[in-house]
Amino acid sequence: MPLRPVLQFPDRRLREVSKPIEAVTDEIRALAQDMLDVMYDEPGIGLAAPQLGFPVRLIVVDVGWTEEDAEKSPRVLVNPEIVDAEGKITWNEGCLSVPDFQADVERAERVRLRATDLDGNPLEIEASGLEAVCFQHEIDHLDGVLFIDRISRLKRSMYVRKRMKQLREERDDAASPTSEDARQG
Ligand code: K1U
Ligand code: ZN
Repeated sequence: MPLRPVLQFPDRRLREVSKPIEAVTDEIRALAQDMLDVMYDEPGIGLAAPQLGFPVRLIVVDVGWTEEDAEKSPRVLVNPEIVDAEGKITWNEGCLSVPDFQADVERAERVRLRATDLDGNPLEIEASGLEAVCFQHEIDHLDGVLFIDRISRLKRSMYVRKRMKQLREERDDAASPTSEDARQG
């Protein structure tokens, strides 16, 4: 099956608050597999279900796999919640739903999370550094929050203007005949 496309800013579905998962069904397990396939293909180090258009509280994270000789070691979290956070870290973040942009974001340096796994078992996870940043970024997606909401208004508005221009140009290119079409009449 082809990979599911990642929704792109300013798609309004990225702004919805996702619903808790009541039961881990085969559909949820299949969605988690689709998310992992997309994350590894893009490539990325995390993904949240609403980025594929599913407003449910499910995330996947694997921050180590892009390093040389590293094994894939995905974490799949159902209904993740941050129960404790401490310290501060600034990371230059990107997002598969916010094309062509990266910016420094300040977040907690260490977090403790509760979630369940795909068998319904409770999990408690402690994370620090990039993994903590990635969990916070993905849980933000579940609440309709993007990393560009956590940067200065000036930087955000510069990005939004650039993105709107890019989309206008893409639409104009799609609407105008190519030189090949023009030659063929
Ligand atoms: O949620 C997403 O869109 C995925 C995003 C996660 C993320 C990145 C950086 C900081 C916090 C959260 C990405 O994976 S963007 C791509 C990326 O960071 C990356 C891609 C290849 C190699 C290493 C990193
Ligand atoms: Zn993102």
